[in-house]
Amino acid sequence: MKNLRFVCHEPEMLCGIIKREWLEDEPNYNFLGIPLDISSTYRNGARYGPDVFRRIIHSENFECVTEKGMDLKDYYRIKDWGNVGIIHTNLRKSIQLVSEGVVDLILSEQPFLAFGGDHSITTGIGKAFEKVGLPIYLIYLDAHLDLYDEIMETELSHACTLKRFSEISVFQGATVLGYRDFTKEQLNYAKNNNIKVISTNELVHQSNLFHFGLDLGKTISKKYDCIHVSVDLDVLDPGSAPAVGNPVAGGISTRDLIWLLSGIFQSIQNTEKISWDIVEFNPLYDQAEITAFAIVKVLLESLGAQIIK
Ligand SMILES: [Mn+2]
Repeated sequence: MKNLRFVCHEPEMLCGIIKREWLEDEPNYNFLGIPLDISSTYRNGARYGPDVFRRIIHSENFECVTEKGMDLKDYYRIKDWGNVGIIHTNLRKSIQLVSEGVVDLILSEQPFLAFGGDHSITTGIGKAFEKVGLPIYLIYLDAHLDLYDEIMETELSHACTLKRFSEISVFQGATVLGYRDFTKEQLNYAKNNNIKVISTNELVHQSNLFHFGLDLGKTISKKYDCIHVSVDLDVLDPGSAPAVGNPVAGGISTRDLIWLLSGIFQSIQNTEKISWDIVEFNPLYDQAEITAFAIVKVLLESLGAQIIK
């Protein structure tokens, strides 16, 4: 084989800022995959989200300098903890496993990003905050209100997540951004339970979504120390993110989401504790990997906005 030249090297995940192996005290950020999609009511497949996402960022297609000129390599050493060992025949037990894993991330005192999975993973995250006893405010980007009490005979469904989260003892309140598929009963529940709702229509009529996110984040972080941001990718228009469990047409663009999240993260970066999740990425429906590339861009700019200067 002396004439055959191999090029066989392992490209790094996101310019090397996400790795499985770091020296003990090196990581300053945590990443956890949660391949749970048992309760998906329409399109199953979000369980493949974390591993497909790792493959997408395991390429040399990306630079890690944000549009504002921040080189993420100078700031981030993100530890990839792998995936929670989901039991795909038992939703209740799986959500319990999620919450047990996330407790460790909360106690580590570093920010974390949990990658779904469908939206039911956020119920597990809420239960983790409850276990630790940390009061938590939720910023919830979603085309749906996820306020069903139960659906398809389960109250732990991805369509019940905000309802379950609002019932945990440490719940401080929530703001939903970008909803456009809902029932009147859900809107009433939101009104009576400290859940502020801002529709897609209200968002797209803002003149500057970065400043809108900045103002929103400032107001929230004045009152609350620990904030979790939950990003259901169906907040995006299906043209920008076709690969989601329950698409709803007429959503915001990838550019809108980048500026909205950049504003939010920039204004909450000094709060005591920030965490977030990205959910509902279903790679089985990702024509031309449109959704995956949207996630990468949103991730890079969101990390840039979280840098404390
Ligand atoms: Mn959702």
